[in-house]
Amino acid sequence: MEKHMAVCPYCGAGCKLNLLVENGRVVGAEGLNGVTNEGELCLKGMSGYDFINDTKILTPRILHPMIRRRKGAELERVSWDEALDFTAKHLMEIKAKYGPDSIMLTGSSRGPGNEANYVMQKFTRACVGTNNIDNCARTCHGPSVIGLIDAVGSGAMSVSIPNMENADCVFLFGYNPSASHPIVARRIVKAKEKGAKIIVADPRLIETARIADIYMPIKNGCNLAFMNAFANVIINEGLEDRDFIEAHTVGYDEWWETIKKYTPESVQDITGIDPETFRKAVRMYATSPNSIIGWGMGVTQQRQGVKTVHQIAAVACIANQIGRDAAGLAPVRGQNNVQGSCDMGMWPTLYPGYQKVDDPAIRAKFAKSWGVPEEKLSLEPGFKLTDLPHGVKEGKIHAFYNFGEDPLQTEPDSADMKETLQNCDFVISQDIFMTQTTAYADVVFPGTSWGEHDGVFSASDRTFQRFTAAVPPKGECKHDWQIFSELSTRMGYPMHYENTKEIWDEVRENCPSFYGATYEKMEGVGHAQWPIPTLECPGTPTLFKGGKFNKPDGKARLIAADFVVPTELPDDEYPLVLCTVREVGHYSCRSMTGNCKVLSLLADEPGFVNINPADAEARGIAQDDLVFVKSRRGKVITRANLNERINKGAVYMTYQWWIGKCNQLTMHVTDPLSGTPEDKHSACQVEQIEDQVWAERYAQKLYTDMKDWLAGEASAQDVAPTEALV
Ligand SMILES: Nc1nc2c(c(=O)[nH]1)N[C@H]1C(S)=C(S)[C@@H](COP(=O)(O)OP(=O)(O)OC[C@H]3O[C@@H](n4cnc5c(=O)[nH]c(N)nc54)[C@H](O)[C@@H]3O)O[C@H]1N2
Ligand SMILES: Nc1nc2c(c(=O)[nH]1)N[C@H]1C(S)=C(S)[C@@H](COP(=O)(O)OP(=O)(O)OC[C@H]3O[C@@H](n4cnc5c(=O)[nH]c(N)nc54)[C@H](O)[C@@H]3O)O[C@H]1N2
Ligand code: SF4
Ligand SMILES: [Mo]
Repeated sequence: MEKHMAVCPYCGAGCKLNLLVENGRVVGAEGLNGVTNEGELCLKGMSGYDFINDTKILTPRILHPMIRRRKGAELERVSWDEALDFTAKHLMEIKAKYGPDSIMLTGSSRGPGNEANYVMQKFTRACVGTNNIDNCARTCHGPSVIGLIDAVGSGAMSVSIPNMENADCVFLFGYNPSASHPIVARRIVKAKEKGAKIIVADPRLIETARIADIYMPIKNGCNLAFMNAFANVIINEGLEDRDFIEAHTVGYDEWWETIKKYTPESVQDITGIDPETFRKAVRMYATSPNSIIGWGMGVTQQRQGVKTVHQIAAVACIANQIGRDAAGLAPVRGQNNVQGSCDMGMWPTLYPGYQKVDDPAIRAKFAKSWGVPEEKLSLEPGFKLTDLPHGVKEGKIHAFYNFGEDPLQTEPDSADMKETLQNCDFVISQDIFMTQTTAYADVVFPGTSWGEHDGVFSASDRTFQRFTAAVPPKGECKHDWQIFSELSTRMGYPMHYENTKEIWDEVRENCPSFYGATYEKMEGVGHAQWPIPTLECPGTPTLFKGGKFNKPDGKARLIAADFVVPTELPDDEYPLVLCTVREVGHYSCRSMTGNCKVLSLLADEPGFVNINPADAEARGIAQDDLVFVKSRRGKVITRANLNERINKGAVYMTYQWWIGKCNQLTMHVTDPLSGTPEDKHSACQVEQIEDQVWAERYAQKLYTDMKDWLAGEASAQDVAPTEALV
């Protein structure tokens, strides 16, 4: 049996593992002693590898390039030459007619790795000539990146995953690690075992709430009022560090003008938390020697995501709970390489290494490195991923290049997204599976899978780690970076790389804070944590040591804003809050976990709506009944899971399910400061279905139809191109 070193392709915990290979098939995985996982794996790391083998449990892998000769025509398998020529011609025509900014691209935060993303953004900027490049961080921790850059100058975790177990107090605010990052959750359990205090504020009684010293069952959508009051108590009880505020922050007086209004009493109706418990929690956080705040989608997928992040950073600064190994900020990034997509400049305002696109000196540097005239590189910020629907409607976007994402499953308001894909003149999808988005594409490019290529991923805590190929590419799949290079060459900007190391070395040369992260350092279970500016630098586990923030004057900004209520509030017609979250066994659009034998056994369509038993009973709904959930955007069938841990008045769906698809129900309304959808809060109703026999058949039929549709689209690849076309 062969063993090949890799990094898990699911969440951002960055667990290192070996892929076990027999007769060219991946047959197992075993934990390696990586810096974040120390030999452990969760069930996805353990059992989430066999999708590589094209199990066809959910959908087939795509193994050959395909095109539609006209919008709406059948997909047709063609040679790579023809597919690339066809795509280059269409993109160049669109660019000539509508300008480079009419083409939008999105990078992949999953299997491809940093090198492929770097090459894609280089293609976007140097070849197409636009900054219209984004990635799923937009729907995710975008508000953390933006809010933290505003407040402390760096958008990443300030602490490291291994150090989380050394904190004296861990405060989880809208973050559910036991489902989302099980190996991070283990660190929190270990912290507890070592004596740390745990505080949880979440509307649901999440797993970590069970070991919490203080659990606050907050009301959905209250975050900014909650965080403002948290800051208020720190000051009013004299728990702040005046010297730190004086020496290392600016803006206190103006900040306090807003914060002084927010006593726990004044916001009790909004937060639902009694002032005494609230104050106890604040004291616990502020007076522990080293406290970490961990937050997730409960904070960011909200109307006031960025403003809440500003306030989290302010709380850490005024209490001087920042800049030490076990004290700081932990926005634990979701996808295995979403930190990497941001590192690689898959962001409409940033080049790789967080260098601003509107800075002429930075532009000059990249123009020189890439061998293009400076004017070719745009100084204008590009579109965000969530600008796609209105960009297409308003005739601003004419082509969409989708790389390793599935917006039709994962972006809000699927009906609107479907129209967007149908109305966009030219859609390219480069994936490893026939997903719903890929099924609407005019060009399908088959990339190699994780397990079939090499590269570097960035874990949530800024840790670069290498992963390697275990098996050869299947069918005609090409490495993602090769596809971009070949397309770019055909479009008049030649690119050629021999291997990922060559690309990575170019990244290092162009990004001062990554320069020391050589492939050699990342050999085996080695790693490199940025900032790592020199070859000698061992990496930087902790940011802001000594209160030095990444601002020109080295000081953090205290920024405050008033609370506003979520956009769509429950009413008589839609009386329940719809909150959309994740579950441990399945991952995002499910193309990968749904094709793994063990994981696919865990649960199946049409998924679940988790509801408090009292709310279910009031609607005549019993455990496991099929029900309809409806909102102003749509109506879906799913199964009721009655669950005491769910707060009354709210229901929770996970966004993995294709039939019980919550994004049919969510709305395309975003935080104006980040463009992040308000996935955590909209209004819905849950309806009992009288005829359960009919409902079971109906749900099964929808699922079979969906799988048949995708398999049908993929089956075009089984017909070899005719001689004339080769
Ligand atoms: N198994 C699995 N793991 C995953 C993923 C997956 O799909 N499957 N996805 C990955 C990705 S992309 C990401 S970004 C991470 C996300 O990981 P998390 O941030 O943990 O994501 P969620 O479970 O969506 O939301 C976190 C919590 O926010 C709470 N919440 C809801 N509304 C509010 C509110 O108003 N205020 C507060 N304070 N909390 C609220 C929810 O109850 C939930 O417990 O997980 C990653 N890990
Ligand atoms: N309602 C609701 N919606 C949500 C969320 C929510 O909480 N609620 N969470 C949001 C969040 S936080 C996120 S991050 C997004 C995630 O949204 P997406 O990024 O759209 O979801 P993924 O399933 O990660 O998509 C990865 C795609 O990449 C493909 N892929 C994997 N490896 C490779 C490779 O090596 N090469 C190529 N070419 N393709 C590959 C997979 O097959 C899959 O189709 O979803 C968002 N959507
Ligand atoms: S915790 Fe995340 S990275 Fe680690 S094995 Fe589980 S899914 Fe993979
Ligand atoms: Mo995410």
